[in-house]
Amino acid sequence: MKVFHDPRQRDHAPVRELHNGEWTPFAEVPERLDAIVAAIGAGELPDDRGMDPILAVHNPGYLAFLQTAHDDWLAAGRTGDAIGYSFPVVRRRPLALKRVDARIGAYAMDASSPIAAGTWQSAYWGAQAALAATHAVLGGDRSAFALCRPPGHHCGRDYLGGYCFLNNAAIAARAAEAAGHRVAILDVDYHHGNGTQDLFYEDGGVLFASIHADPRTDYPFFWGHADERGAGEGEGATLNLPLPRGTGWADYAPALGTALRAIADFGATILVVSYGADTFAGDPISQFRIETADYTAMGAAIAGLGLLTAIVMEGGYAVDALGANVAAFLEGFA
Ligand code: OKP
Ligand code: ZN
Repeated sequence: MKVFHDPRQRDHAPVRELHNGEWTPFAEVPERLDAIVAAIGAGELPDDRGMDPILAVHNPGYLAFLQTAHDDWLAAGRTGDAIGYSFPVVRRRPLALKRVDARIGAYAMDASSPIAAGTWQSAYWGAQAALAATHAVLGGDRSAFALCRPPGHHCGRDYLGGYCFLNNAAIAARAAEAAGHRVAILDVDYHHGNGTQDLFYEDGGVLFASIHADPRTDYPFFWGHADERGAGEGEGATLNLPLPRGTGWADYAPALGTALRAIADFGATILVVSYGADTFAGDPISQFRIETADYTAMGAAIAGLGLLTAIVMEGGYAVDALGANVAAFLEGFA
């Protein structure tokens, strides 16, 4: 299977994050990328397909903000990583926001995604990797893997959050759709992919199916509940399968079966997988009990759909086990 990543995806390296009320070392480290490369190889560099496929998902004001946010932070006399502290929960008015803190607040869903000097470069090349994997599949490969980092599934049209800045899965999905495909997105990261869900919530043309930790106990809390099924034209094209903390493969596999049946029933011709290895038993910030060998069964079950498949990397924070967990998953497609 072809693998795509760009070394510039290492540049995003925030120092710390606000975790349960304390500053802790940032969990989504560049070493995650190194661990995966050590296990499966560096693969190929993605072509640069420019901003158009990114603009198919994100709004121009948000993208402009992202590109200068860290410079604006420094210009305001700050040091270190840019992070917001005031968020317009009630709903923002179209104000011309000047202060960097206000602009971050307007474009962030939470305080868990510090912006560092290299953030834009890393997110941009991660999105290009997702596009490269998609185009490999459109060009005749059965499946391809985009080693995206930072991840993407928590960010939406005009907001960042949950370590995510550009929604790689959504960018891949829109590119596949533009090539004439009927697209399903399967999100198997531990956390609900709220950004991806938001982007397709009223869109009946793309199915979003997600298996994740119950948002009553886990981040992102406000999305991913079983009764969220899409709206308007998109009603029925969102499927949420929340599972309790402690879930292992025996209870995960039936939920995966449900999601795969929904994807087949939808009549998808291409699949985008948001693959997070943070369902792993040893993950430091998550609470499922999937073991390394289970990922091969997971990959094989998904491959059993027989669909063209672009896989994009999401989370997975047990860095020592990450390479093996990614390799095991991809082995299921072999
Ligand atoms: C990204 B992905 C909790 C702080 C917020 C954010 C988790 C983002 C996970 N104390 N944590 O879905 O793996
Ligand atoms: Zn996650």
